[in-house]
Amino acid sequence: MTSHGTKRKRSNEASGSSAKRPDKSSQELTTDLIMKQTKDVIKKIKQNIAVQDSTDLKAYIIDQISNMDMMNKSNTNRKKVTIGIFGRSGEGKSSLLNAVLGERYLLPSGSSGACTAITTQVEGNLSDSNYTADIEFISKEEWDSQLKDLLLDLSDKTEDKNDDMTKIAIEKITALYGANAFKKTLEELKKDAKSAKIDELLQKEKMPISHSNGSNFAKEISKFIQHSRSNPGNWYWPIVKSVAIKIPNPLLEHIVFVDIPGTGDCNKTRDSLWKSKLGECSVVWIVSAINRGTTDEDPWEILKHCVYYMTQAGECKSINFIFTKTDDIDPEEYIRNEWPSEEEKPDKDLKTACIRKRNICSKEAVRESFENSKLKKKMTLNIFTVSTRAFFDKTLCLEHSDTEIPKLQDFLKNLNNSINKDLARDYVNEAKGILSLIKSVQSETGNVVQTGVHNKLEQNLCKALEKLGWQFDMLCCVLEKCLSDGVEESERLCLTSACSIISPNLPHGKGGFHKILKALCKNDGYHWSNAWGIDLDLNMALSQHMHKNIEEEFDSIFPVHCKTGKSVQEQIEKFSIIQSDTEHPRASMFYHIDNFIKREEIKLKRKLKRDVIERKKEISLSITNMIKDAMVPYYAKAAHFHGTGSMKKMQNTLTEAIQNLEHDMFKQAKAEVLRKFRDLEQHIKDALESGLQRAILLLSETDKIKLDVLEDIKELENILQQLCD
Ligand SMILES: Nc1nc2c(ncn2[C@@H]2O[C@H](COP(=O)(O)OP(=O)(O)OP(=O)(O)O)[C@@H](O)[C@H]2O)c(=O)[nH]1
Ligand SMILES: [Mg+2]
Repeated sequence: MTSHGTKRKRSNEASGSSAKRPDKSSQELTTDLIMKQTKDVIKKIKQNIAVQDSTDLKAYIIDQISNMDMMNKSNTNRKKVTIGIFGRSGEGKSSLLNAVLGERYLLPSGSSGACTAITTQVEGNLSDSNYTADIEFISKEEWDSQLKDLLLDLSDKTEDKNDDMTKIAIEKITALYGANAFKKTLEELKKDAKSAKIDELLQKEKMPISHSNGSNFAKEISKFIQHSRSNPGNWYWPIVKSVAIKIPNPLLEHIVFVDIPGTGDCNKTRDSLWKSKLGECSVVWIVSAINRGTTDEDPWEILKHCVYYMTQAGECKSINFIFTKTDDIDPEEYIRNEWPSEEEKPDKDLKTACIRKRNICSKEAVRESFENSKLKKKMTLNIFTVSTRAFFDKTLCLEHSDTEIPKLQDFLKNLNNSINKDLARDYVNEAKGILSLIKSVQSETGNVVQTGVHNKLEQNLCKALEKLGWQFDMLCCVLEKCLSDGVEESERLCLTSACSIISPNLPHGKGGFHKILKALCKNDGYHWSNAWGIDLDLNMALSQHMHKNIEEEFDSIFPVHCKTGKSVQEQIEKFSIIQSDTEHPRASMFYHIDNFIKREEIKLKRKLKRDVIERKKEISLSITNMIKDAMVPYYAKAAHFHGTGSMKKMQNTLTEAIQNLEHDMFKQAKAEVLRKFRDLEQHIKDALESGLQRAILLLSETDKIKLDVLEDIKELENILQQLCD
């Protein structure tokens, strides 16, 4: 108990202080030591090379060593792991992030209508102990035109008036100008005392904020992130485009969090932002308050809504399903409703027992739903039951570990550790490659043998590229086949699918669909209706048969978290111009040549695998984008109808558009996917060919470096062995 108390105290004190680096684990110490040993080897080599004659090879090696120094210092060429936090408004996303980071008041959270209004990115400040933020504003022109539109929405008294739009207009204007400001005219708002400050911020475009104290920082940024219904005025989120925060916290060494405001916001910019952010996430935290009940479909709805953007158009490998507010329980009520009569009731610590029991049941329920869902094939799942309130407030009835915040912190620590291990491995391999190059060109066997080896490598490169081409041909055939099936099904069913959006069976008691359809047309085919709680995406509805038909093959060609035997990533992994690892005896010239080539291959492959992920997102998105591009002129035309009969006219315009386009647009989408796939093939081949040709050329250098590096190579091999253990 004492140690729990001490730990919690440390977390509570963390806000505003920089002295909170946790003790390093033994694994971190090993990684640190390995890096140090390798750096010492490299430093020695650098010093010894400096006194040698100037040659092209010497210049190349010095250049490579300074690249390694850069790689070590800035870590810039490595993409951080992005974790997206999703969930409905008020479920406790911001509170959760604050707790995990040990910064109680970093992000605004609150009841009574106070909530996050802007997608906020939080990453680590690894260079000093300051809290910084970059606030980016929309342009003055953009705001002026938006404000006019907002006032137009408010003054719209016709039947075309859209309730969602009106609500947003009121929220934005009152947030900036205060209560009742939405009743003012444009001229009155311009004369309002608050306009000067708004204009000043808009002129700035970007505003950096920096504080050494966390609490002062939190106070200042809340003006740009928070929405407060109960205290309107002087909240600037309506003119903010993006917020990127950096805080001094070792948990954020390789991790970026994205706190996404209550999913399902109909604001167009915010909507497109969260979808694009979702595509960057390799981990997603789905947050749901435990007292909603485990039968609550909401979190699964959110997932269903997002799964395409997370997988085919994204790179998500795992989900953390997080139940929040576990402290919020009425034990009497819980026992009455949920505790089986035959099970013995605890006579003390009743509340804690109920909380623990509910946590276990909730986890089981989610696990079961997941096991039965399609998601199981696509990603891994972890489940947590957390209480941020009990984490910060030790008078509540939960043990520190019961709050499960420490478990989430461990999740982050493990992620950082495994990335550090990868980085250390890359660094040692890099060093070993440089030494292998020095050793390779020291061969005393003469130019004839050397030339023979290089010719052989050239031949291997040709053969390997040819083989890669065949693999791509095969994958292209597979893709072509399922795309064709998709085209056939789309042509047959697109109109029926579109009807579910254009002329849906309205939920009971819901009217005014014409307003929603108009909003959809104005927004190029997409509309999220807050009032109805539904997501309407006509472009997605039209492309669904293409996506459905290619899903299985696409996932196996571009899997995110597993091997499938025929993925592009595996083809890249298999690619090598080295014939066999064991063919040559250790310490011969060939051994060092192979090591050098291997290092070049590893570097090229690492970069290419990253490129593959980015390009596969583009390939997948191109289907819906092609369809949207074809539909856009018709959306514009339909959006113009108003007055009596406008709904019918909009529906007819969209239906006719689909009938006109159905014989071309799906075929064009298919052609675009195949074109982009072939582009990817060419990109991979070009990168491997030019990178490895350069490596072979380096091996042909006649310059020599007089340095005995054999012992150093052995030392690096031992270090690598330690990393594998
Ligand atoms: N009892 C209890 N309340 C919590 C807990 N976590 C958060 N809350 C409360 O839930 C409310 C909403 O929390 P937020 O963190 O603002 O929720 P959010 O998901 O970020 O909401 P949006 O920003 O609107 O998307 C606040 O009043 C919090 O104090 C918890 O563990 N226990
Ligand atoms: Mg929030």
